Amino acid sequence: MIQLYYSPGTACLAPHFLMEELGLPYELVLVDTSKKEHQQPAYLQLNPNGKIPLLIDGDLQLTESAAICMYLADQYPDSSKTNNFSPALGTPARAQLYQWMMYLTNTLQAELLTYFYPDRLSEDEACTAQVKAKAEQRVAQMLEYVDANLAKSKGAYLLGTQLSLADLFLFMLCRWTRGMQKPARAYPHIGPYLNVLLERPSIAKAFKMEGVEAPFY
Ligand SMILES: N[C@@H](CCC(=O)N[C@@H](CS)C(=O)NCC(=O)O)C(=O)O
Repeated sequence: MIQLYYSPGTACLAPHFLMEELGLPYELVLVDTSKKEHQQPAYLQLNPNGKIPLLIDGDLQLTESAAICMYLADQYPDSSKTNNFSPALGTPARAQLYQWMMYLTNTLQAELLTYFYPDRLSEDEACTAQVKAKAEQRVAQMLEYVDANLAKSKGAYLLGTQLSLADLFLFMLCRWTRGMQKPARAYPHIGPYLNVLLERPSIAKAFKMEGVEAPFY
């Protein structure tokens, strides 16, 4: 059975939402970061980077939240065919999915990591505070961009009328902004978009399983 190594509310969320959407059987394995289990030999043997999440599917050991989502959507397409979380190869929709996933991972998610871990960039306290503040400003610019794109989308989602794994990934990243001066929920198009996504049983169930409580974003 597929195993997802998780720590509540972290980068495991997007793969977790997706496994629920796809109706896959899976087991959640808690990595207790308060006990630094992610830095202990048993976990490092599975994921030498010591990061969460990790997916195990048979002989495959896969890290990187976005890669896990893209793998799952290709490997286990929605059997009910009510959703196509990853549009067909070679189509414009697939190209747009790539564009969004690259933007979300190497731009928005990367900046969020700077916001949460500014001490990794400087040991000087004043400098760390400045790095964090700048990261928050840059995240705000990125959320403006996302908001503008949702405004001109021809449907409720990033790819238009088609819900995709990029939406599940964006939902996770928006959650992480909830402590910012202008969180994602405060943007005119992102706010209602998050409200719609939260109504999906997959999202509510994943939060419940991980023990994550409201406010969700
Ligand atoms: N790019 C990675 C980031 C993984 C990551 O940084 N995970 C965090 C939790 S959200 C983590 O493991 N933090 C523990 C640490 O960095 O020591 C992904 O998306 O999977």
